[in-house]
Formats: sequence, C-alpha cells, structure tokens
Amino acid sequence: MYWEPEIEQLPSTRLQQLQLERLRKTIDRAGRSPFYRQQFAAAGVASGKLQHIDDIRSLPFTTKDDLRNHFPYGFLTVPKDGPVRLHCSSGTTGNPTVIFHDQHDLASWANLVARSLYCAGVRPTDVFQNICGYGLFTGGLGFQYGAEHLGALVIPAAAGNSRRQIKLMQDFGTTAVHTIPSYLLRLHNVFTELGLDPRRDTDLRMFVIGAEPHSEGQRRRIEELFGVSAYNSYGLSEMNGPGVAFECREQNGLHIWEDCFVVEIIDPETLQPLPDGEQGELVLTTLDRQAMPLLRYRTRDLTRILPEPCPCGRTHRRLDRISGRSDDMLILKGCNIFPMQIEKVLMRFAEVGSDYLIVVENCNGSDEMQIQVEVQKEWFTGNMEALENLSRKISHAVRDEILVTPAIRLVEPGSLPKSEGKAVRVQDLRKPQ
Ligand code: ADP
Ligand code: K
Ligand code: ZN
Repeated sequence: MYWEPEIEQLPSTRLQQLQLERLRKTIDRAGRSPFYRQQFAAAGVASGKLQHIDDIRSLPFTTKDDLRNHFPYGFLTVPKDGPVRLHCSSGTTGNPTVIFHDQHDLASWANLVARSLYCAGVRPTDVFQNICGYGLFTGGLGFQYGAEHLGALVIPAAAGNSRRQIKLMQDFGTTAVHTIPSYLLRLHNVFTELGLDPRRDTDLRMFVIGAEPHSEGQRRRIEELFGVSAYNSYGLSEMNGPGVAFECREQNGLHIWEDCFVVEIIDPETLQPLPDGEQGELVLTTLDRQAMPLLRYRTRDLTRILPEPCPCGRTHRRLDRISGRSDDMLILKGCNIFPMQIEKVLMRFAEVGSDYLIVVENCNGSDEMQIQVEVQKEWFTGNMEALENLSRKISHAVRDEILVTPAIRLVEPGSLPKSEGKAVRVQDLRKPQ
C-alpha cells in the first residue's frame, strides 16, 4: 500500500519535529549561497532562532524574480563544479530559471517520484510510458528516474508523434502513462482516426496527468474516453519538478510530501498565512535539497489545504486541485477571471470538444472576451440553428460563472492551434505582444 510505510504514516507531531530539524539544516546550508548569505544578514535570519516549524514565518520569501536576478549561480551552496545536473523551468510565464542538483538531490527526487507513483497505484509490474518532453523540462527525466527507481519498465517515449505513441503502447503493452491532460484528448482523436479504441486495443489501466491546470470535468472526460483512472500530479521545477504532491487512490486532493517540503498558504496581497481550508498562494520550502535549497518560495499557484485526514492513512496533508496561477488571472470589466473557471463550465457540455481558446481584446475602449470552442465531430453539422442555440447556452453558462458575457465562436474539431508543450488557453491581445 505504501512505498515508505513509516514516513508516509508519520504522526503529524513527529512530522513537524522532523521538519524543524531539516529546516534548521537547510537554513545553515542555504546561508552558504551568495543570495541567502546576503538576505539572511539583512533580515537577521539564524537557524538557532527557530523553535517551532511555524517560526518559518519569520523568514523572508523567495520569488521567481530573485531566481532571475541571481541567475545562474546566485543560489548555489557549493562550488560551480559541485552539482551534477541542471533543469530549467519551461518558461510558461517569462524568462526561464535554473535549478542545480547534486547526487543526493537527484536520489531524493527519484525517491519522491517513486513514492508518488506508488501512492497513485503504479507497481513494478507496470509498463510506464512517459509521454513528455525530455531535456530541460523536468517531467521527462523526473518521471524516468522515479519510475525506474520504483521498478517499472519505463518507455522514454518523449513528446509528439501520436501514431508512434500508440504503436509503442501496443508493442510493449503499456499499462500506465504519464502526460499532460491536454495531450490525451488529442491522442484519443488519433486512436479514433486509426479505427482503434483504447479500451479494446490497449492494456492501459491508469494515467498520471499534470504539469498544467485542468478541471475535474476534464479529468472525468479523459477517464471516460480511455476507460482508465487518471491521477493528478503536481510539481514545479523550482521544487525539483514532479513528485511534490500527488493524488492517492482516493482521487481527492494531492498529498504533499511534508518530510521534504514545508507547505504554507498565504494571502497573495497581505502575504499573511492562511489557515488550512482557505484558498491562497502556495509557498514551499525544500527540506532535503543540498545544492540549491529554496526557502519560502512563492509558487504563484493558487490552492488550499484540505483539512480533513485522508482515508488512505497517509498523514501528509493534501492540496486541493490547483485552480490557476496568480499570473493567469485576467481582469476584465473589473472581474477577476481564471481560465479554469471557464474550462469547468465548458466541460459540462457534451457537445464541446477537447480544445478551447480564450481571446481578450480591447475594442473601442471596452474589453471584450471571445471563447473559441471546438465542437465534437458528431455535433459539428450544418444545422445552424442548433449551433446558434449551443453558442447561446454556453455564453449564458459562462456568464453565470464569471459575470462577464463572452462571445462564443464554435469551431471545427482539431482547428485550434496546438502547442508542442503545455496548452495555451489564453490570448490576451491587450498586452503588448
Ligand atoms: P513553468 O512555470 O515555466 O510552466 P514548470 O515546468 O516548472 O515551469 O511548471 C510548473 C507549473 O506548472 C506549476 O507552478 C503550476 O503552475 C503548473 N502545474 C504543474 N502541475 C500542475 C497540476 N497538476 N495542476 C495544475 N497546474 C500544474
Ligand atoms: K519491472
Ligand atoms: Zn490519501
């Protein structure tokens, strides 16, 4: 049931003790890096001052801008020749950042990914196909080493070439797949084009999906299309990559591995801590990283901690599904809008296909939203009246959720631009391109 029974079920008081010990060590170590040496001196930080894990709140935050301003070596606690690998974030929201790892860090990361996969139900008998970019992106090597450490047979399929992905699945009897959710909907179309049905023509039994925001509705759709269970995986390059928080078999929130990360939720405006259950910005601290520890890193991801214990018996608390990033928020006619709110509504319509694009522009001084929505093939007929009806229903349903009435443009399946990596859901033409 558990990859590491003792650590996964550690009573929370002991977990907090372990965190405090590790946090003190992490502070001592971080103090060797140029960035933290200076920051600690300015803020009077010393590991000996911490008496309880909550005292972490006395430490300053670390931001993505800090990482960029001290690129590339400012956070290294060891000489430049100390680390053995680097990864960069995919740069979805600006310039990339770099994270360095030494051998201990890589082993610790692989173990966390193995623990996470095991928690979701992957076993050494599985054939695990990793469909995502290898290279600087952490999802490739991160899942590769983690799933190998678990003992599964890993197919480093990398991204793209859907026909080849399907062939690999069939040749080697793939049972588990990791990929981004937006890709699975496209992959299903290719199955259909080939006259194949994944339920009948593969041995697939589970998916691990993550790296981009997606709604519960999107997950259920994927599960129905393929007839398998899909588990949510959360991570970010700054905290290694995958293996930070993962769903267990309950599929209700993601266990965040508190022996290796301190989790805080803050109000992104006041920066004050919020109690469990309240939605805010996730702030994370590494507890088992040597080459480049990060303290109170502001992830900009919005979520909350689920306060109730999980029936699976793991004591590590759960994060709710990520509802978006603070930098994804659109402000339109004074309303704050997250793309996931719109996706949630779209997924309620059986007629809606796999992709959509939110376009915001300023027309004669007024901000307008258009949502381009792919329609399922069987619904995309010449019946104009039916299509107009559908547009109207979608527009009203979205308005009820976000308080802004969007124009809906229904488009043919497969006609929206596809990105190589994470799905692009918003085009904000008000911003200088
Ligand atoms: P980038 O920030 O350039 O996309 P990363 O590859 O490090 O670089 O991506 C990490 C980010 O991806 C997270 O901070 C989060 O916004 C998003 N993300 C990762 N996993 C999930 C998930 N399961 N659900 C929603 N968002 C996710
Ligand atoms: K194996
Ligand atoms: Zn659980």
